[in-house]
Amino acid sequence: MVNFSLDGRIALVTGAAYGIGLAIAQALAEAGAKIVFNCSRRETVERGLKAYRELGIEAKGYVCDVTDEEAVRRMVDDIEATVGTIDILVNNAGIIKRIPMEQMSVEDFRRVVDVDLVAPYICAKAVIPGMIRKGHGKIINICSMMSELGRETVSAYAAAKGGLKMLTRNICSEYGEANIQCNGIGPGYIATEQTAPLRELQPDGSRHPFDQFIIAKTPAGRWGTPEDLMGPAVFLASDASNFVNGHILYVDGGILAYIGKQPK
Ligand code: NAP
Ligand code: GCO
Repeated sequence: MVNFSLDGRIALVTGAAYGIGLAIAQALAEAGAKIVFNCSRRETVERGLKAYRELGIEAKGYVCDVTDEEAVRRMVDDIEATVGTIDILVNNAGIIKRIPMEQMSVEDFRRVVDVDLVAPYICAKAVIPGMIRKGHGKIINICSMMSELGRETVSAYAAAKGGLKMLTRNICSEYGEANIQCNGIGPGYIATEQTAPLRELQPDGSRHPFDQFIIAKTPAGRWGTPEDLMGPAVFLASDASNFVNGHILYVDGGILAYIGKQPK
């Protein structure tokens, strides 16, 4: 029988206080997993703990910046000692800086690459030894449309998310033999705080031009919601996907399949 159950599994979802991370963690919890999450700031962790309480989910939250290898190692050691060895890692924490490339500082570019690409490597590196000891593991990297496409102002983000796609394939290549599956989820344009500036109403009350552009670009004719990512995450975290490895599952309402609306 197909097995989507996560009973007894321990999941670390980074940056899961709200938005996509919270929805994914909620889905994993509903499928039976124990949830641990982290954010870099205390106030965000508190916000997450409140959200989990309201959902009736018992979650453990850590203040931990995923770019800090020592801090990540300490967090993973503490999870192993107090909760158990991690079965599922979701590399969700991410940032974006929308700045034209010629105006962007190298420091800003490096910070985006650090959070969106180097940190998933740091977190995967920290959990893989435990997964090897356990004989199984699932790593899910939250990629992006920008793992495939470019656009103005997001050079660092696209470079990082494109790199994350290849890190996904490389973890699969290196650890498939250890029964670790590493896949990516590539969300389309999802209505969260990260994309709120792209959906702000104009002073005359009309929709933001980018908002209209995305709706026209998406065969589904709408922005995605964090809930749209729940089923794909449970699939990739469960035994139902044990022979799926190194794959990026785009959850984009069809954007990548579509040439775009023809002009009238
Ligand atoms: P978001 O606003 O990007 O939330 C990010 C979360 O990550 C927050 O909880 C934040 O908490 C945490 N975080 C940021 N930097 C961190 C760090 N250095 N260490 C630890 N935690 C950190 O929310 P989102 O839109 O739900 O995005 C989640 C992921 O999906 C990101 O990787 C994003 O790139 C990706 N994504 C989003 C979309 C979209 O349309 N929204 C589409 C495709 C992919 P702190 O600020 O406290 O650290
Ligand atoms: C942007 C957006 C995107 C999305 C997402 C698309 O400015 O183009 O923020 O990059 O958040 O990652 O999949």
